[in-house]
Amino acid sequence: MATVNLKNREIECKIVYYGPGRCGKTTNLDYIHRTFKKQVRGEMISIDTDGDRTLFFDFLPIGLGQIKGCDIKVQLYTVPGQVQYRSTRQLVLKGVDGIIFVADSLKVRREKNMESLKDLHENLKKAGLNILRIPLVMQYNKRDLEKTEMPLMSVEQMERDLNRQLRVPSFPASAVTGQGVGATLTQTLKKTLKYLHKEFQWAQE
Ligand SMILES: Nc1nc2c(ncn2[C@@H]2O[C@H](COP(=O)(O)OP(=O)(O)O)[C@@H](O)[C@H]2O)c(=O)[nH]1
Ligand SMILES: [Mg+2]
Repeated sequence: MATVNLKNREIECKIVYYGPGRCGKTTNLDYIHRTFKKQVRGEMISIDTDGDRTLFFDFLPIGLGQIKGCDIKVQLYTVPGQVQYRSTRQLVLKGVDGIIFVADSLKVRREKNMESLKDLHENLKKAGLNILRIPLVMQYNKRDLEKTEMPLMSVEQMERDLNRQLRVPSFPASAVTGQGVGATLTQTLKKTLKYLHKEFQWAQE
C-alpha cells in the first residue's frame, strides 16, 4: 500500500518485478540504475547468493518529481523467481502498488513463465489482492536473442500463454540492450498512479 502524505504532498509507492528465475528482473533494475541517473534516488541494493541468482531481492529507489503538486517517490523491487523462495516473494509483495511481470522469451522457459504467473496469482490472493485489479504490465524479455540461434517464442504465443485473460499492456523488451525497459516501467507507473489517484483522490485541490 502506498504511503500518501497529503500534508507534505508526498506519495511513495512500490513496484515489484515478478517472474521466474533468470528471466531478467535484476537486469531490468541494473539498466534503470545505469540509465535513468536523474531519477535514481539512492543505491541499488542487491542481496545475492553466489553468482547472479538473487536469493532475496533487489531494491532501487527512484523519484519522478512532482505530479499534480505531489512529490512522487517509487521503490522498485524484484523477487527471487526460484520456486523455493516462495515466502520471500510473499514478503516482497506486501504493500505492492504495481507489478511488472517479466516473462522469458526462451522457448525452454515456457512452463516456468506460466508457473510463475500462477504463483503470482496465488500470492496476491493470499495478500488479499486481485490480479485482475492491481496495476499490472507484462514484459516479454530477451527479444535481442531473436538475432541468434536460440529458439524463442513468438510474442503472439506469449500473449496466448500469459495474457489471454488478463489483457494487460505488454512490451517486447531486452533488459540487456535496454529496449522496452523504460516503456514497461513508464506504463506501469502510469497505471499505478491512476489507480492510486482513484483510491486516494490525492490530486484534488
Ligand atoms: N540475451 C539476454 N539475456 C538477458 C536478458 N535479460 C537478462 N539476461 C540474462 O539472463 C540471466 C539472468 O538475468 P537476471 O536479471 O539475473 O534474472 P533474474 O533472476 O530474473 O533477476 C543473466 O545472465 C542475464 O544477463 C535479455 O534481455 N537478453
Ligand atoms: Mg535477480
